[in-house]
Amino acid sequence: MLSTTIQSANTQQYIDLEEKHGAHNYHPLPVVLNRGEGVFVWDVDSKRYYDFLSGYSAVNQGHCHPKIIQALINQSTKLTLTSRAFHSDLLGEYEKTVTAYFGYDKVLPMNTGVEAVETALKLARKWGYEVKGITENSAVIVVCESNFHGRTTGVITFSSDPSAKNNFGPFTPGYTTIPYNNLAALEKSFQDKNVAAFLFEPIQGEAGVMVPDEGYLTGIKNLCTEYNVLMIADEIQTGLARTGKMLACDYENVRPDILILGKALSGGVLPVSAVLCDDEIMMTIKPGEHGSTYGGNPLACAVAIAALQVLKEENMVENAAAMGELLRSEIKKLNSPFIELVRGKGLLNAIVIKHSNPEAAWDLCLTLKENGLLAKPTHGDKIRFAPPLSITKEQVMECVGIIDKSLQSLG
Ligand code: IF1
Repeated sequence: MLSTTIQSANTQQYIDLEEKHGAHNYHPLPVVLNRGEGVFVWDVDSKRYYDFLSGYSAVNQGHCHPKIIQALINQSTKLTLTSRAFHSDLLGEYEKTVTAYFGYDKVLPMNTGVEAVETALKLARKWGYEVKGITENSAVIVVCESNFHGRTTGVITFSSDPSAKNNFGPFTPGYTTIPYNNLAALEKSFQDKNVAAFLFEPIQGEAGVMVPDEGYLTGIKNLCTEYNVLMIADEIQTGLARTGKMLACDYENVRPDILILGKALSGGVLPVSAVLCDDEIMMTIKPGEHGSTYGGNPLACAVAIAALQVLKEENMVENAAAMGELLRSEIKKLNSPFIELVRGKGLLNAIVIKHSNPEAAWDLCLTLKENGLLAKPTHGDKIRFAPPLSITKEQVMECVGIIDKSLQSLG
């Protein structure tokens, strides 16, 4: 049982500070990091690790990418925030860049992922009343079981994870929950004429990298078109080259009505999120009806432009696809009795641990840490393997060696 390991005094003193002065809303691995570069992070004892979590897919471009950091530094010496009470010389340029990049009429810039999800829900409702003609305050949005879309009280309303919503009520009406990866259930839910939209993840990250059947995305699009329901893709975790396509929806060449981005939109440098859609939806929000203090700030615009450029300049879509194939095939070759399955697309992967010890996934992560690789369990028996998209073949092979060595210790 490795549930506790002895930390260096240096590490422990940092952990003690957090324990004493910070909220206990996480249970981190006992490692204290103070440097990141590319696929690597270092702890306060100068030990190097492969980062196999990538800030939950916010650091797709690699830690402290020089081009993104340079954009941050340059803009930080000029102008960081104007608020939207005034224009800036970067917002229009960023909006032109990101809408052309993904092929939408307009973007509404926000900060965190959940803010972008809330924004998309408000747009969908507004469109439902003012374009589809749903009776006011009757709009319904369909969501999936085992979803993860963020932590505001509005969004946890439709979480199916008790730990995410227990004792945070009362919640918001207007949601119908259906099974993921089930088109029959989706069509059944669309019999309700008050349905304005369907919010989904193309791959459910937090649920343990649940990849839906081939054709699911196409089926969603067809049903949304047939029933005049907005298709809202939450690509906050799956987007921006993570799954081996620029968007996970690209696997079936499906264009969501509303596209939600976050995390790697800034390459892990500062919170930047975005909602993209066409004018029929976006123009339902009029001046003064939605916003945020930092949304679209010039610093975020400069960083996001650089983060988007890096993905293409460094062929991260292609690399994520190739390295993901390699990682999954090499892990399968290990034939470990402790790995029930490996699943994922691109470099969004998870292994499911099979072991009598319920703490096995946690213990394996502690051993992986000792062997120089950082990963974290999700929902007990699954471990997400999601390194930065700049990882090389040699580095993947070294990491498979670390995983193999660590599995031997499970016993
Ligand atoms: C935590 C999970 C991942 C997301 C999707 C919206 C958001 C997220 C698909 C909200 C955020 C983060 C949040 C963080 C851990 C992490 C997470 F484990 F919580 F579920 F990645 F899987 N849509 N996911 O994945 O974006 O407001 O956080 O910027 O809350 O513990 P955010």
